[in-house]
Amino acid sequence: MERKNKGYIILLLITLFAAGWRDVAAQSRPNIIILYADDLGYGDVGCYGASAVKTPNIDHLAARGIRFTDAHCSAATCTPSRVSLLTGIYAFRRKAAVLPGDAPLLIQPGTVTLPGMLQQAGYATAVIGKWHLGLGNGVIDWNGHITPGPNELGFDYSFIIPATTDRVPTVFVENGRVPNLDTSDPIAVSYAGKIGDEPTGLSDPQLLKQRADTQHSNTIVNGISRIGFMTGGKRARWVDEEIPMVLNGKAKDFIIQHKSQPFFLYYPFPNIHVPRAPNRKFAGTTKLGPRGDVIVEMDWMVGEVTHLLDSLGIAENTLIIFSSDNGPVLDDGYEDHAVKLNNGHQPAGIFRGGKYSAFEAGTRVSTITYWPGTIKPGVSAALCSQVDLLASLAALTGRQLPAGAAQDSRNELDVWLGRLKQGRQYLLEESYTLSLRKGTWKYIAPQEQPVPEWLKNKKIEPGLEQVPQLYDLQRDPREAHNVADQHPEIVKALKAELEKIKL
Ligand code: NG6
Ligand code: CA
Repeated sequence: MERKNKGYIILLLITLFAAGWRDVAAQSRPNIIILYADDLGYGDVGCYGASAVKTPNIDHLAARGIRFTDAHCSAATCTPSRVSLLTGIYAFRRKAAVLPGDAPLLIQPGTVTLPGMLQQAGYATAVIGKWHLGLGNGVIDWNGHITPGPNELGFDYSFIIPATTDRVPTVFVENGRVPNLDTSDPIAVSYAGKIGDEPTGLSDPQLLKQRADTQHSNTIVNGISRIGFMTGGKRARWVDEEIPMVLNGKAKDFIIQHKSQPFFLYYPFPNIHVPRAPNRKFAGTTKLGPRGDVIVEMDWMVGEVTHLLDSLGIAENTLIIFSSDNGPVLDDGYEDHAVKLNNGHQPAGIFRGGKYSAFEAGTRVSTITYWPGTIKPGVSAALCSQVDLLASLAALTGRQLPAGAAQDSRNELDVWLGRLKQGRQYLLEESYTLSLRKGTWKYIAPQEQPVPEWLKNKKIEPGLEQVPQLYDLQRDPREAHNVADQHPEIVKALKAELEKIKL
């Protein structure tokens, strides 16, 4: 063979090999997007039975992906669920509770995290949306570089709502800095007492778009009173009705910029947490009032992302996981008429309880995985928990976790991808107590933590008793009949199992 031809053949082989390698790499390193709703219940979207609110984009994911009927966030409130999702460690181990807006970062830099693990696997990583895991080391200077934060935990890019939209400061933080801040109007924040002379919900209720309970009646921003007091930063403050558009713009930019390399986008929506302030485009689109309208708005956000993936031709190389951080709540502090306008809508489906509750609806949430071409569409009744996503996605991307890291996270990849119908043997649900699912049984330990006073005044069933509770979910999925007295041996066994987990 002539030398020239030999050269061509070698070149051809190299090219073919490289192309093949790229395919294999693409298969094991798909883009990963977690679309994470806030306070969305099991029954709040069309594919889970809602008829009062139309969610075609979420339903599309379910129709072409897997719709889970027994998937759980780790806890019945936000911060605990999010800390478990990102670290693969149960929240009770670090006594995580709902954080105020000026709390320090809850996760120590250096901890193995979901974004950090994917970053090491070669992913470009971003969080765009609600954070609520604390920032900084103590006293935060909102006018300087706010660190540590998401960028120190493995996110290359962060554009966050620091806590919740009902808490100050009502400004975004982009890679540790408040964008658009006018240095001559510095931000000050206090959760200890009033600062400055800005109107509050109690002093000037006539300025409010929605009235609120006492806890949510501090500084008024954009006609909405918040938890906590703030002054300054006027130019940087968000307009609630525009937040979905701002976040979607950032999310789309990130996807477009990284379309040719593996990326991980953690996209925690502010919807459908209070204050519910839908954009004009969505206000009035349901008969449920603002709570229904912000579900429609969120469905639009989902559609914007999936349509972009389609138009970039990367949908088949992208795994989407859609879920929520805790169960539903109608009245969470603002007068947005969610209770009055509910009209038979079932936010929790057939389940009992909701946000804050030890009953099923606290953590059993709508959950979908979608990866066209790889995931075979279907419905899965497997018992599964978001705490397992870290280990499962490590397995997907071929990463070995260091010993002792993500101690509560298990590789359940085959379940998430619908290849296996059998999920976890047992599952922990966190609330103001701990509950354990095993087989058809659910054990709820006697109340472990005090319930805040304000929760007692709400129409929320915390599911707490001073005695053990036991339910047979096969016969009694609504947890109406406590059968602990009839099955002391099962109570004893589940209690012992729970004690082992707590070690
Ligand atoms: C509670 C707030 C509630 C909500 C919740 C956190 C009061 C009376 N209620 O303390 O409105 O912000 O915290 O929700 O303060 S979560 O989804 O972020 O966990
Ligand atoms: Ca929440």
